[in-house]
Amino acid sequence: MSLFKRLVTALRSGSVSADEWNQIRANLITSDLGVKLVDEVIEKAKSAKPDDAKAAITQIASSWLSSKSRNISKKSDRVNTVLVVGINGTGKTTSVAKLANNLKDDGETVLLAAADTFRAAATDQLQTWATRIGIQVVTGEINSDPASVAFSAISKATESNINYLLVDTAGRLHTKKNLMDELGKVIRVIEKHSPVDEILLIIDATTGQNGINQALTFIEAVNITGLIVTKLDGSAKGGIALAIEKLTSVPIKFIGTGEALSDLAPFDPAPYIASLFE
Ligand SMILES: Nc1nc2c(ncn2[C@@H]2O[C@H](COP(=O)(O)OP(=O)(O)O)[C@@H](O)[C@H]2O)c(=O)[nH]1
Ligand SMILES: [Mg+2]
Repeated sequence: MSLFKRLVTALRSGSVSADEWNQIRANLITSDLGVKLVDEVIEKAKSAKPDDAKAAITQIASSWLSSKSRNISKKSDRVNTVLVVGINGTGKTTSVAKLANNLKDDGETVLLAAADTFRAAATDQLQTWATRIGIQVVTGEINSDPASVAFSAISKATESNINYLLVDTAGRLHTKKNLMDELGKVIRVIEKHSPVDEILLIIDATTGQNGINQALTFIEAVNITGLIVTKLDGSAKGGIALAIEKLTSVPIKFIGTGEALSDLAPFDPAPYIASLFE
């Protein structure tokens, strides 16, 4: 039974037992919104009339959304540079490929930069995607400076009048200082040529509450302009992304729903919020 149905049934019965509220709460906890937001939802539900419960819950969750734009940069007179950041395994490289594929389908020219030079497999993985999509990728030697890959890539992108440069970055579990140093250098080098327009942070829906700490670390280090929530095709509901958006006002821009190139879509709040309470 969906949570909404369960709630309406409980509220219609006139008196909802503490046990039933606990079960509803436990059910809500699996959305990964976090305990604090779940309790706000419960408070709202407790005071709602049965027929208004769904609307009341949807309304409170919607009020947590950021009012910032969810579109990505689209400058027509220069390269739009997009950095993709996040910890290892969240889906950075896959999301870069998916985004590139979507942009190409929209008629944009796209160049990739494999700035995760710490793992040979990362460059190979991006190269394989690029070949499949039919676009080029700038790579560097294993363990070479990621900033030098970024430098070559932005040079090439500006010379060739490319519309989008997408930069895949390394995701080692950094200390805050290393993160600053490494990403900061990549950004500075690019910005000698052309502005960095977007820094998209990947949040893995299966990460749970730890996603908050990840987000805060990256947001402190660099100017994150949007979130991509990956792995929403699994059992995780990904409420963590809404919790991050509420806390930081960084908007969710895309969702990933699988491993294929076509599995990336612009974030649509209404079905996402509905799915949190299913
Ligand atoms: N099911 C699912 N798997 C994904 C999604 N995005 C990425 N992955 C998988 O997650 C794993 C790690 O992805 P990868 O892009 O290499 O992560 P990175 O280390 O951050 O670059 C790979 O097996 C991807 O196929 C998604 O939206 N759904
Ligand atoms: Mg990667």
